[in-house]
Amino acid sequence: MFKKILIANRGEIALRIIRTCKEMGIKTVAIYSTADRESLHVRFADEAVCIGPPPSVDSYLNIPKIMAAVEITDADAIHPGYGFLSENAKFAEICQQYGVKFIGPTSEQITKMGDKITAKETMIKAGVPVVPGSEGLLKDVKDAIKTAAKIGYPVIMKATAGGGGKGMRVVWKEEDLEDNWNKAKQESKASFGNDGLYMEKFIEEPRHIEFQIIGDQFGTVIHLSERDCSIQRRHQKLVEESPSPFMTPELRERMGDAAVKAGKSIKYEGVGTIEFLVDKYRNFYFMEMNTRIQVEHPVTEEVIDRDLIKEQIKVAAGEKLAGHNYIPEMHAMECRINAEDVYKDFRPSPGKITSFHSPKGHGVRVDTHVYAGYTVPSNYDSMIAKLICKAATREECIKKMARALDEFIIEGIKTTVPFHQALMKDEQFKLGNFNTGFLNSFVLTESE
Ligand code: MV4
Repeated sequence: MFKKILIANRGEIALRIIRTCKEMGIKTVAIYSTADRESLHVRFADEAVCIGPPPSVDSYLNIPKIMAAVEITDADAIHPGYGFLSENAKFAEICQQYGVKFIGPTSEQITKMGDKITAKETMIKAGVPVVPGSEGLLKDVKDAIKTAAKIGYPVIMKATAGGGGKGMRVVWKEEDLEDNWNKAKQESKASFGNDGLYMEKFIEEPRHIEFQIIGDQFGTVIHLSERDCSIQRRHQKLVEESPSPFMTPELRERMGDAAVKAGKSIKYEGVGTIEFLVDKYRNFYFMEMNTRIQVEHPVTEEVIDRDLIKEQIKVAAGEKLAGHNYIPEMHAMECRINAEDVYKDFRPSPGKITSFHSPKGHGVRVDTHVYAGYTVPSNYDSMIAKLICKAATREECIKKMARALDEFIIEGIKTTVPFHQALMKDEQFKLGNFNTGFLNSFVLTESE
C-alpha cells in the first residue's frame, strides 16, 4: 500500500480524499495556490506545499510545480481528483516516468477515451450500442450532407476532441447544414485546437444515465450501478441520483453488461464512468467515458455502502477486486450547491461566507471545504458543497432533501439552494418525469 499520497486538487474533493487516506493510515500532502491558503484541505493534510499564484495554469494545472512538490515530500502516489489534471494523459505518463503512481487509469486508456471517435470505435468493437452516425471523421461539408441524408434528420455534429457539450451542433434540415458545419469547425478549432467533426443521429429528449465501473490490474471489471444525471443546465449537472427513476431490473442488466463490456475491452484500471443516452423507448447508446472519479460519486457510495476513493486507492495499489456487480439498496440524491445567483442566470457569486450552517440528521451528508469566514475565490469553479441525502425510497429521499435544504444557512454569497428547494417541490420532478431538456422549461420565480 502507498505510504504518502499527494493530492493534486483543491476544494471538497481534496478534503474527501484526505479523509479516506487518514482512515487507511496513508500520509497526505496537500498542494495549494495562494488563493487557497485558508482552505481546509491545507489544514487537514499532514503536509502542505504552496505551488503558486491563483490562476490554475500557474498552480493546479502546472505539472513541473506539482512534480517538484512530489520530489520534496517524497510522495509515492498522486491522486488527481476530478477536473484539473485528472484526465491528462501526459500527466499520467509523467507520473509513471517519475515512478510515482497516478491513481487512475493508464495514459493510453485516458488517450483512447479522450478522443471521442476512437472511443466510439472501441465500443463498437466491444459490442456496446452506440448512436448511429458517421464512420469516423467527416471529410468535408459534402461528406456531411451525404452522411446526414443517410442517417436522417435531425443530426448532431460533435467535435472528436470535445465532450461535455462543447462544440456540438444540432441540425434539423439540410439547408442549415453548411452554416452549422462552418460554425462547428471554428468552435472546435478555437476550443480544442482540433477541428475534427463526426456526426450522429440526434436523440430527442434523452436521459443521461451513467454507470460507475471499477477495474483492477488483473482484468476484472464490475459495475456499481447507475446514476441519473438528467437534471443539467448548459451541460452543468445540478442533481444526480441513484437508482434512476427510469431504471428497470431488465434495463439495468442490459446497460450494466454493456458498461462492464466497455471497461473489459480496454482492460480498464481504476474507477470510471460509462455515460449513456437513453431514449423514451429505453434504447441506450454509449456517449462518452469519464476516466476519473466524478463529482457525483457519493450518490453511488450511499446506495451501495462502499467508499469509492478507498476502492480506487486499493486497485491502484494492486489489490484484487471481488468479482460481482452491485445494485442499489437505497435511494440517494445529490444537490450541487454552487456559489451562483440562480435569479441572475446562475452567474457566479464569489466572496466571503459570513455565516454557514450545514444540515444534519439521519441520512444527510454534506461534502464541503467551506465554513463561516471562508472566502470563495473567483478563480475556480463555483461548487462549494454537495448535499447528499439517502432514504429507503425516492419519495422519502426527496422529502429529506427538501428538509435538509431548508436547514442550509449560507450567508454573504448567493447559492443554488433556492433552485433545489423549488425543484424538490416540482410535481414532474417528484414523479420522475424528466430528461436532459427538463431545465429548459423550468421557471424559477423569486418569492418574498
Ligand atoms: C447527444 C444528444 C442527442 N443525440 N447525442 C451533450 C453532452 C455530450 N456529452 C453529449 N451530449 C448530447 N449528445 C446525440 N446523438 C444530446 C446531448 C445532450 C445532453 C446529453 C446529456 C446530458 C445533457 C444534455 C443536454 C443537451 C444535449
